[in-house]
Amino acid sequence: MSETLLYQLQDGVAHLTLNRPDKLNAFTDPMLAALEAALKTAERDPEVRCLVITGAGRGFSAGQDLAAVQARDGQGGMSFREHLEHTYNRVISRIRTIEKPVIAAVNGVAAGAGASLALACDLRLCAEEASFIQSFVGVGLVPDSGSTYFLPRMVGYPRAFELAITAERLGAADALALGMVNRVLPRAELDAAVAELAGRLAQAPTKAIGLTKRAMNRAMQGSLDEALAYEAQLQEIAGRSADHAEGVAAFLEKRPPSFSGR
Ligand code: T3D
Repeated sequence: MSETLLYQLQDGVAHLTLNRPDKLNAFTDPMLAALEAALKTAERDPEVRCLVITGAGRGFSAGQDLAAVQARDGQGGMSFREHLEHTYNRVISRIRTIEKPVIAAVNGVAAGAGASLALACDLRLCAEEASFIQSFVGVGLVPDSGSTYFLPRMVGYPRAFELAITAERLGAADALALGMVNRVLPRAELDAAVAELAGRLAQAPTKAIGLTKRAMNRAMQGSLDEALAYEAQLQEIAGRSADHAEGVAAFLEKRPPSFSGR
C-alpha cells in the first residue's frame, strides 16, 4: 500500500503494519493517509473479516513525528486543529465505525497518538515489552486522537487524568491490571496468539460482531434505555442474517457452524 504502511490480506485477515521502524513508527502525513486508505479498503472488501494493526521493529508507534511538526510549523503549515481533523481523527473514526473486529498487536512502545491508536482498536494483545505513554504533555499538548475519550472509559477518570498529566510509562502488566489490554504474552508468542485470535474472528459471524461493535459504541455514549432500544433495532438486522440462520441450524444439527460473513 505504501512504504510506511504495509497491507496484506490473508485468510480473511487484513494485516496493517506501521513501517518506520528506525523512528519507532512515528506518524508522518503520508503514513496517516496510507493508514486511512488501508482502513477504507478493508472496510469495503467483503473478504476482510478481521483487521490486525501492528508496528514493524521494536515499537508499536511513538506518535506524531515531532521532526515533521517542527518542519510544518517552520513552513507555516496546517494548524493543529486542521491537522488532526485531516489525519488522526479520520483514522480513529474509521477504526471505531468499521463493522469488523480490529486487533492491536502491541509489539512495543505505544506513545502519544500511537497509544491513542492502540486504545481505539477493539482488542489489544501485547508483548511483555510493550508500554503505553500519554506523551502529549511532554511536548506541551493535550491528549488527542481519542485518548481523552477511551482512557477514562477504560481505567476511570482519576488514573486516566494522572497518566495524561504525568506521561508515566505504563508497562504491559500494569496496563493489563488496569483493564486497558486484553492479554499480555512473551514477544515470541505474540504473533501466534494474534494469528489464532484473528483467524477465529475471521471465521465468526462478521455481521453480528459488527453490529455488536456498533451497539457498544453507541451504548458508551447514551442512556440504558437508549441502549436497550438500539440493541433491539440491531438484533432485527442480525436476526435476518445468513450467519444467524447457520448458527441456529448448526446448533440444532449438532455440528460446527460454517459462517460466511453474510
Ligand atoms: O501534529 C499534530 O496534529 C499534533 C498531534 C500530536 C500527537 C502526538 O502523538 S504528540 C506526542 C508525540 N510523541 C512523543 O512525544 C514521543 C517521543 N518519543 C519518545 O518519548 C521516545 O522515543 C519513546 C519513549 C517513545 C521511546 O524511547 P526509546 O529510548 O526507546 O527510543 P528513542 O531512542 O527515543 O527513539 C528511537 C528513534 O526514534 C530515535 O531516532 P534516532 O535518534 O535513532 O534517529 C528517535 O528520535 C525516534 N523517535 C522516537 N519518537 C519519535 C521519533 N522521531 C520523531 N518523532 C517521534 N515522536
